[in-house]
Amino acid sequence: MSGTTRGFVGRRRDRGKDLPPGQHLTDGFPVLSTGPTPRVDKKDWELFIRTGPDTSTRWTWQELMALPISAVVADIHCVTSWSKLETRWRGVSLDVLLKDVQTSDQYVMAHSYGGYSTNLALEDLRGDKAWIVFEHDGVELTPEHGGPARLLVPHLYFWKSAKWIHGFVTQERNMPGLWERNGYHLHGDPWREERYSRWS
Ligand SMILES: Nc1nc2c(c(=O)[nH]1)N[C@H]1C(S)=C(S)[C@@H](COP(=O)(O)O)O[C@H]1N2
Ligand SMILES: [Mo]
Repeated sequence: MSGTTRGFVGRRRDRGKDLPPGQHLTDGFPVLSTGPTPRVDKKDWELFIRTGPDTSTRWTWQELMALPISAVVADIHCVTSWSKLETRWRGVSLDVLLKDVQTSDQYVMAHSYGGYSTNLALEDLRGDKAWIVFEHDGVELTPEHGGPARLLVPHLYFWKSAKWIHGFVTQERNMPGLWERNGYHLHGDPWREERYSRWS
């Protein structure tokens, strides 16, 4: 350690870019799934945002495809410590999907086909920070990586980016999802190393 870069102690620079603390680069694209890969046919696929017992907005695959599509380039950070820089995606911004959604709730639970869930603040889904993506690196998203579509929230640890996304239920309190109930952090900011919760 040179002693002249004290501000960067604990950080690593790779390809001229800082990585969050405790992360290292991977060249591949690891698959991390807790269970079997669900196969969801696009003709049966739907996305919902539910704000109350009788209030849901839904999109079929065709309806999703008719929405404005964004190209996204983002660094991703898995809590198991691998990071991947400048991953390329195409999808629909959550800003588009949330545009007409009215709720006083500040949180959501994201639910996946297959049963996975993860909690997020609506604030972390708004502001061009989150997308429903269906393409990675120029090709259709494979089932292993969450196809037909997954949530992408790259500014949080990658466990928040629910694969095989089915929909969102808004919630008044920030109730934990699957990994959060098992000790992962409720928020999960990699730059603050929010890996695990203190209360768990
Ligand atoms: N539905 C679902 N989504 C998931 C997971 C999962 O097991 N099931 N794993 C999470 C974790 S821990 C990570 S690191 C990323 C991995 O995505 P990848 O397999 O495309 O690399 O997906 C996240 N989303
Ligand atoms: Mo992960």
